[in-house]
Amino acid sequence: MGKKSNLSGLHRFLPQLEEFLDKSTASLPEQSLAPHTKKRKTGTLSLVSTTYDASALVPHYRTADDVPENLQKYFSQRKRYFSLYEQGCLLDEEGWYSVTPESIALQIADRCRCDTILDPFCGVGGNAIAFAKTCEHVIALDISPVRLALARHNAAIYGVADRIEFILADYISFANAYLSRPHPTRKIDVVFLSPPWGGPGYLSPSDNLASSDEHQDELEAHPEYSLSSIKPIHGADLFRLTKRISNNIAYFLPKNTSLNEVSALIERNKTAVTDDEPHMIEVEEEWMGSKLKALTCYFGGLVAGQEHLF
Ligand code: MGP
Repeated sequence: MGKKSNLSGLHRFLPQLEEFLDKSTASLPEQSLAPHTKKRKTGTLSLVSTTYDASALVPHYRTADDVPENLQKYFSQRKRYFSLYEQGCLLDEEGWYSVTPESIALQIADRCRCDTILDPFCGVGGNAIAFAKTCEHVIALDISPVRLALARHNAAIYGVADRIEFILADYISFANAYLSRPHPTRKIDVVFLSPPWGGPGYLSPSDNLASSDEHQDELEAHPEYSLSSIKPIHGADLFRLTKRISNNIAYFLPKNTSLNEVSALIERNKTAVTDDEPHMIEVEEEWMGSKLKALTCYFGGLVAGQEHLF
């Protein structure tokens, strides 16, 4: 039986994090040093299959009879989340309600083609697996050792585990450590932000109103999700911290997110806007059939027409 005692402690990721932060550009493969114009990946990769088994951590449900009541509606969509679900993909409870459906993850990955992408809330790996098909390097972080293991397990099923650097880390600590390092550290071209929205009840008007002013009735009829409900910190603060790492951000948000709050993310800097400053946001609605699932908000060089900012 394996030793389990270290799994829950965040200290376990520190050597890994240190190792990541200490990687200078000199130690990176040649394509990482390619000039600006070659940075965005255009082809597909040949995939290498790896074995990695995390199946002792959570059940792999095969029939609806085995699935707890609160996960039934997600289980019925399992092949939308992972088309290879039957080959053994694993999700924990948070994974079931927050994984990005595969077709949406592929669409986002196509928009985020780059050399190095950071997925700091990787969960059970739906997006990281898709990014491994369009980016040279994927850095996948999660604060949960179980979810990180599930992400690696799922990536192995898709044959892309070797293309993803899995780091057990809390993003805020990671970002602060990354930003405190003097040049050169590994350059991150794009950050995909898909943080916890506050649980599966994010659509409920009571918790997530954009404001609690006198227009209560109107808000309850058309409740808006406020960035203040994002975990682990206010979604606007999360964006500001991330912008110090890269201007190229894809922010995956609830379908009912207040667009005023989204546009305010860059309006604060309006007076400082120059031709070199990002000043447009592109909001992509992520539909599956007739259902709107989420919004992806693109910033910086990820916005159509702002590619020169990349
Ligand atoms: P949903 O609306 O909770 O579920 O989530 P469902 O069953 O797909 O919607 P319904 O209209 O059929 O009832 C929709 C999608 O949002 C999920 O598939 C996830 O991709 C994403 N999502 C949901 N949650 C609660 C989170 C979250 O906390 N964080 C992130 N990053 N994505 C989430």
